[in-house]
Amino acid sequence: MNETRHDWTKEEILAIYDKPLMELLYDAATIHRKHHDPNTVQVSTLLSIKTGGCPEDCGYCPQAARYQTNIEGNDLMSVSQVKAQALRAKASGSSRVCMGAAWRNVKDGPEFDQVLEMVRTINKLDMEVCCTLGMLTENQAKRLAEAGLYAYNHNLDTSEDYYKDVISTRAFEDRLQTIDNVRKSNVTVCSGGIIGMGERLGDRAGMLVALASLNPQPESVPINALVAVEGTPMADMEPISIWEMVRMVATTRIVMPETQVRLSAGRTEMSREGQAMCFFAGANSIFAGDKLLTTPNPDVNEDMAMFKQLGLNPQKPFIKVSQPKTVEAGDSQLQPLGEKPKWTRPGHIIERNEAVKDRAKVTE
Ligand code: SAM
Ligand code: DTB
Ligand code: SF4
Repeated sequence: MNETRHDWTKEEILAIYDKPLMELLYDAATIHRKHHDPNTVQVSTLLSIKTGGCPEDCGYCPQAARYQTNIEGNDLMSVSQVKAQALRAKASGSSRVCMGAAWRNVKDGPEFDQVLEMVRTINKLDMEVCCTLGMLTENQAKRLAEAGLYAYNHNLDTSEDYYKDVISTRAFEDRLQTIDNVRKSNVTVCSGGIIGMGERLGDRAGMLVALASLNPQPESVPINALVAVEGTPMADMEPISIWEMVRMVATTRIVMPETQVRLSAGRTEMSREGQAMCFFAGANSIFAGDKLLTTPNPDVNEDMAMFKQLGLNPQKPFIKVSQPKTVEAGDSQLQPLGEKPKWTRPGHIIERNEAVKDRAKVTE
């Protein structure tokens, strides 16, 4: 039976979030095991290719030009800088590079052409490429797809109700429009949010309603804990507790069984035990590298030591089957390419939109 539902109500989601913890953990872990290998965690490396000076007013963000934060702004990185960083990430066990730019939206022109070249370059390294560049048109999404983009990150961040309290320079509806543009391009969708911004539990549930009602649901959902940065309007927010993070991860797993749930910002404040509980509750991806975009993240050696202790394995990247030289086994299973790009992990053939369904099989 297909467990994926798109009609969750806020009340149903709140009832899950509020379950006795042991029941919540058991339910989430049971669903997790049906759809994913519980010992495999995808590792993604963030790269801030253009830092600071953003015209938007997102209340959580140290990169908004209007807040006096202590970050070092940078122009767009060069393709060779990006390639060097991607190679370093690959050597440390990462299968995906996520390039972030402090832009409100993508503008056609030389800078976008440079980003397209970055996408092509990382793609040739047999790594999954993700971008998060702000709002996109359908045509820009298609151009990114042609360059080999695997995923586009565009977070809903919070519920539709709370959104206007966090950001005034764009609307929740704008976010949904970009996600729709990405979907039409056949790039996979990465969309999640932040907890700890002063939202109510109902807003956390509301955000999950919005994400789960997308059809198809996002292939990955980052759950960030607010990093309260001095100079932003949210500098004095109380940190969330590990129990809130575990409950949010578990609830996300239950309402989006097939998605990759990514433990994102906030891991520096979490113990190894806390993170282990999140993996048990269904988190199966992390951002690795000693920096997120502008704020600290655990050291990659520390993360690899945690993986070893917990018996977790980093997931292999999806690669396009048009690069068969990198397929180690099962070449005879190669199928003719249809109109949509097909992606595989070594030894397996997967049509990209089928990727999540087949992921558990792939990692066996
Ligand atoms: N400018 C693009 C956009 O807003 O979509 C891409 C970059 S933006 C920094 C990407 C995401 O980072 C945001 O949507 C938000 O979820 C997350 N983020 C930014 N600042 C954060 C913070 N202080 N704590 C946690 N997450 C944060
Ligand atoms: C996401 O959900 N979290 C990442 C990534 N997508 C782009 C960004 C976290 C940023 C945390 C604050 C900073 O380092 O600037
Ligand atoms: Fe700009 Fe993105 Fe930060 Fe908002 S979250 S201020 S859009 S970089």
